[in-house]
Amino acid sequence: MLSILRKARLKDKEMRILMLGLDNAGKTTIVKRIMNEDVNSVSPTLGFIIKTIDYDGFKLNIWDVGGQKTLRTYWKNYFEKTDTLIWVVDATDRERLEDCRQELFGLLQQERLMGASLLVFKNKSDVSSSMTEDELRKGLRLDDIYTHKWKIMTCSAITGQNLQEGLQWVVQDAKDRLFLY
Ligand SMILES: Nc1nc2c(ncn2[C@@H]2O[C@H](COP(=O)(O)OP(=O)(O)O)[C@@H](O)[C@H]2O)c(=O)[nH]1
Ligand SMILES: [Mg+2]
Repeated sequence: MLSILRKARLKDKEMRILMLGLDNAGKTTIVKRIMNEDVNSVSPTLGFIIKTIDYDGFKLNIWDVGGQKTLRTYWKNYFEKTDTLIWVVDATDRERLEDCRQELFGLLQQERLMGASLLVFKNKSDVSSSMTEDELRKGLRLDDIYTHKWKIMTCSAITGQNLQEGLQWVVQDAKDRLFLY
């Protein structure tokens, strides 16, 4: 049933994208950068923000949900009908890498996220001491993920590096799925 609804919306070229990650990962800054808004005035997200972006003929509804520990139990309220999960990681935060991995793997076990693809944004890559893609892939054990189609991308919300490319991957993935139906 869910997958039928998903197909219908994809045919309408409308997608629901859930942007999650630990607090301070840079989710809100990424959304602001994509929307060409001022990225210097970002404050912690307490609830959620929905932004709609038109990209390559698709209407992308991006849900930016707060990531503080106390808010994580509410994430499940946003799972329904998600086409793509964008998991944003602060590549400078080696200390919380295991916490980050556990939260991600917990999400991937959720039944209501089963049909969603996963884009891992390795954010803050403008910082020279940040983790490499290889380091993050291993730290998050991405190669152990077989339940979801996934992709890791190096990005920076500050310089804008790879943000458009990330959206391009999301849209291309939707197109591939449409083609399969
Ligand atoms: N250097 C650097 N700082 C970033 C980047 N993205 C976000 N930040 C900073 O990280 C902090 C948290 O960003 P925010 O978007 O509020 O994170 P959120 O909690 O995931 O929404 C802010 O001080 C941002 O300016 C990035 O790509 N590079
Ligand atoms: Mg935020």
